[in-house]
Amino acid sequence: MNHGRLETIRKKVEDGERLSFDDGLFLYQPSTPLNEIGALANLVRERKNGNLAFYNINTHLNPTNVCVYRCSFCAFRSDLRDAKAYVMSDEQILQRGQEAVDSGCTEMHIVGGLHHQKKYDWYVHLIRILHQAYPRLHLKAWTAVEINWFEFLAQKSIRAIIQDMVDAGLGSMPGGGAEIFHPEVRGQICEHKADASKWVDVHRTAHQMGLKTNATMLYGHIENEFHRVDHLVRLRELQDETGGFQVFIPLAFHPDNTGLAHIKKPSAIVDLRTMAVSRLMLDNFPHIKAYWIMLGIGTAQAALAYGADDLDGTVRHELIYHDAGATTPEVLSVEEIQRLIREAGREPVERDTLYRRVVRGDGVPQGWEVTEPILAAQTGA
Ligand code: V47
Repeated sequence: MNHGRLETIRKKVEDGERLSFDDGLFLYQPSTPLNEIGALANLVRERKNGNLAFYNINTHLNPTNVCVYRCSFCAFRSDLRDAKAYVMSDEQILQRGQEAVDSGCTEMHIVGGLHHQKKYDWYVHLIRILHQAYPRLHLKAWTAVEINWFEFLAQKSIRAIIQDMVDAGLGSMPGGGAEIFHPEVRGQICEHKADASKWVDVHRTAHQMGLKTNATMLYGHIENEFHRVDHLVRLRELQDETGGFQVFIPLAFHPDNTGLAHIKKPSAIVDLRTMAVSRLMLDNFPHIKAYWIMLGIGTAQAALAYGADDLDGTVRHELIYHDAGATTPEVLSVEEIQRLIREAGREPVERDTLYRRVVRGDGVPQGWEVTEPILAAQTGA
């Protein structure tokens, strides 16, 4: 281990100076002590978000699993004629909306397969019916890969598609589909879908239109440290330009039932290092999320001391990771999520999708209001 190098990095972090690509590679080396970089990431985490740890009450909706793409890491997708193929009806979709509202959800996270027999209008329609029936439920929907598919279906521009979706009730966009941007990896795990520049274009356009979006990175498969740092630096550059990202979510690969089933899932050490490096490299992202579904509850809890300030939510009806072998529960109760956060020495704060504090009245699940933006979270850089 090069102590001088670590000291230089420590000084940069303490002075709020940006880390370089090579710093990122150095932090990723197993010989760079995890506890040291964890402490540095924690410094940044507390500078930006104090002692707060965020969660929300949310649910997932995957309207279909039929997908034209065959990404090798995905266990969720299905061919049209597979026994597990499904497409949800309007009634089923609306029933999910009702269930979400009845259980106090503030957000529905909607992503799915790209069904070759479904027209563009179907995707707009399901946003519209949900929004009309449940106007207070924030619809965080469609990854950049889906928007790119809609471009093909509708023969419209990214901007026109996002505008159609916003008019129908879209509130923000999730960070999926980013995987690993570098073409050396992307060409092997998802060669036909939107490439890095398309993903970035969709998010840039959304930000220019005033929408907030999230960003992810799928790690722990065939990529190496160079590809991960490259991914983080590309996201940091777009954030410098637009400021539209709210949160970065490192997604730990789950191999079961995928085309990469021979690969072992990343260890807790790799998970925590990735969390810390992400916090340190993404100096312009307000939040880093430890998605408990993927990490497991114990690692997600530990991640709150390694740069993460958000656990995602209570999460109902998650399919993508559970199909890929995630053994985490289907849903966490609010009491449980708050207990996990308190046990980690942090103060739990319920947020909405846009990181505003949610205040709940007594008793009724629908009795919630949002207050002003959470100041600590809005400091950005
Ligand atoms: O893009 C698919 C990943 C992503 C596997 O924005 C897998 O708040 C691990 O992006 N093992 C979709 N990962 C999910 C996603 C997400 C999740 C939570 C919160 C937010 C947010 C976004 O899931 C895909 C892909 O990278 N994925 N299969 C797998 N076997």
